[in-house]
Amino acid sequence: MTNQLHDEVVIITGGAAGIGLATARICAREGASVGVIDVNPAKVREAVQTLEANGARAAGAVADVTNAETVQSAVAEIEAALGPITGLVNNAGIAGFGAVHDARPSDWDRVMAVKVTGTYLASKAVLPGMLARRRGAIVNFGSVAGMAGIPNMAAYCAAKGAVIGLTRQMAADYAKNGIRVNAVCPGTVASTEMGAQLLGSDTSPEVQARRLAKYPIGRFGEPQEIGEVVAFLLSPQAAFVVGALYSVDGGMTAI
Ligand code: NAI
Ligand code: 1HS
Repeated sequence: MTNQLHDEVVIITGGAAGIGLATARICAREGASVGVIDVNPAKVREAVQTLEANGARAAGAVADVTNAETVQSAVAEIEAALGPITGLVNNAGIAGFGAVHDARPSDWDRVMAVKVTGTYLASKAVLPGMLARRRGAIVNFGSVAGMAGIPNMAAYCAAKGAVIGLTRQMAADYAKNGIRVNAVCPGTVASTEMGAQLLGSDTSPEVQARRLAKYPIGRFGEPQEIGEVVAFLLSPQAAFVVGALYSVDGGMTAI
């Protein structure tokens, strides 16, 4: 792709690190103005500096996506700096480990809140503007964990399944208003904080080998390999892509 996002102002939640930051850099490379919303203030500052140092138009706002008021004001802050929002990437998420019988209720609630309620609240904050302009693209973050049962990740799998359901629901509501909603479903990306938590959650050689063996490509993914697909889904090249779940998983869910 070249300059496919030159008319876009894209907000990325959880955009200060990991896959979100890689996605922010790719969107900027494609000409988008990029707004980073993240709960970590130091990382937000650093991300915006890095994006600007590479020539991007960028702005940051600190918010926890589970808090309706702070999400609303973060979106307003970014809109004031960069202009009307045309794209939203609901990337923010946290890992959670445990099976149903031993997962702590507080962990369950937090995983669901960040991923499911966060996707709802950030979308709710940008949608009135998108509806008024009849223009927008939203990319939600599912996972292979929304498609297959991953041992010891009850809340995480449930949250990703909910995001997939919400993606299709939103696509049905908003396509007629010029707003496309899609999801990416990445396989394991080991190099991020969450990837490290996942691989660190069970370091026994058998489990590690079994995890990798699920990937026909023979390796885990890289953050930018997810970001490239997100940028495509945000772009006019994806004009007829609505309510789709894009597996970006090295074949994990194909077998
Ligand atoms: P990460 O942990 O490296 O980065 C997540 C970012 O989200 C951090 O900057 C963090 O501060 C931010 N964040 C967390 N909670 C937040 C909140 N309440 N409000 C605002 N920001 C918040 O994670 P990673 O690996 O980059 O994952 C990004 C997305 O990709 C997540 O939705 C994750 O579930 C999904 N994913 C990750 C995979 C992996 O193997 N790393 C595989 C499949 C999906
Ligand atoms: C954390 C991320 O969404 C991936 S869950 C997939 C775990 S596995 O395929 O590596 O066992």
